[in-house]
Amino acid sequence: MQVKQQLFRRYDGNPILVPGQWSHTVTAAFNAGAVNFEGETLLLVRVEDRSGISHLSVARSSDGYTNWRIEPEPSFQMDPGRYEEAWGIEDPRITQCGDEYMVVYTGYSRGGPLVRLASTRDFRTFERRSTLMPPDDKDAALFPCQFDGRWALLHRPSSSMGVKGKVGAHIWLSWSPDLRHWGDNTILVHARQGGWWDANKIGLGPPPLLTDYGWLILYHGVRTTVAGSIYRLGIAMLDRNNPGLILVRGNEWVFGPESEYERSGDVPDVVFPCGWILEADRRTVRLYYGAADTTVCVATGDLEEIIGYLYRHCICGHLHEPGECCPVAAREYVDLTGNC
Ligand code: BMA
Repeated sequence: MQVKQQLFRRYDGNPILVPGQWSHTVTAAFNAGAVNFEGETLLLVRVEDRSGISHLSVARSSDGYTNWRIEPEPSFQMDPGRYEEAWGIEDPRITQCGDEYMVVYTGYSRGGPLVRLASTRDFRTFERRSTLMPPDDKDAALFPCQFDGRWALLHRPSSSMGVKGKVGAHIWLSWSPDLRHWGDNTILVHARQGGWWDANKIGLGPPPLLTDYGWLILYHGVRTTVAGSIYRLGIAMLDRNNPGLILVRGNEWVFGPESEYERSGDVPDVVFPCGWILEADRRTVRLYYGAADTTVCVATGDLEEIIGYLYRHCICGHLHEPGECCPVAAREYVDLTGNC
């Protein structure tokens, strides 16, 4: 399928990182966190080898597209002695806080996926901080600043009742004074129901991006079909001072599996971004995403265009001007009982 309107345009040289570029045997390199570091683009790539277990590996490039230099050794490995990481570490989202980089990642624990935090200043040594959310929880990222002295985390809890039980898997917002104690948990972005592209199960992509209009978030929606799941991406804007308020939410997905490298691989029909970088022009966004759970790809978008599109395609069906707050977007109805 050829999509007519492309807010995110694929780089012609995709995929930019493939398993064969690693010096040891790697079966998949995907779902990378991204950050500007020491004047270069640094990706923290989820790497899977023949054990089936993932670790994280640093790759650097001066232009963010080509000539990637991959660290010969894994940069951040699971701690096999820890219940929380017994089966690997996955899907890092990096948030810069001063000269520290907060890496929120999925720990594949014996009890299911959970949310872990590590910090680093150099991407060579990583300090494990704590488990932020118990199982089942993933797709989490920190905001880069505090709000009235509290840290904020977006994350996606789910339960075994999950999709089949019609409870749905939604994006939640939680707060902490110290990055250790978390509370004030509120559901923020609801998965819709029925036939929508983002029905039943959604999850945050990269960390929230601060724009002139608020925090832009990109999230995936999982469409379940008889042939498997399709992971596509949509956008929403959160209030700058109160990220618990959705200002607008896009009605349709804006990026989905289309290219051959997204449609076939270990898990077909998946685009899964964990990082994006706003260039110095403050307009160009480079979106780094895992393609089909196999390779790392990049697409670029224009921030003004993305925001303009979002305000014209809100979930409420009405046109908004950038800066407006939609009274409907935050209240998309979720029926927790499954009764309509
Ligand atoms: C999600 C995560 C991702 C993965 C995606 C598609 O649940 O586990 O790591 O890319 O599924 O398989």
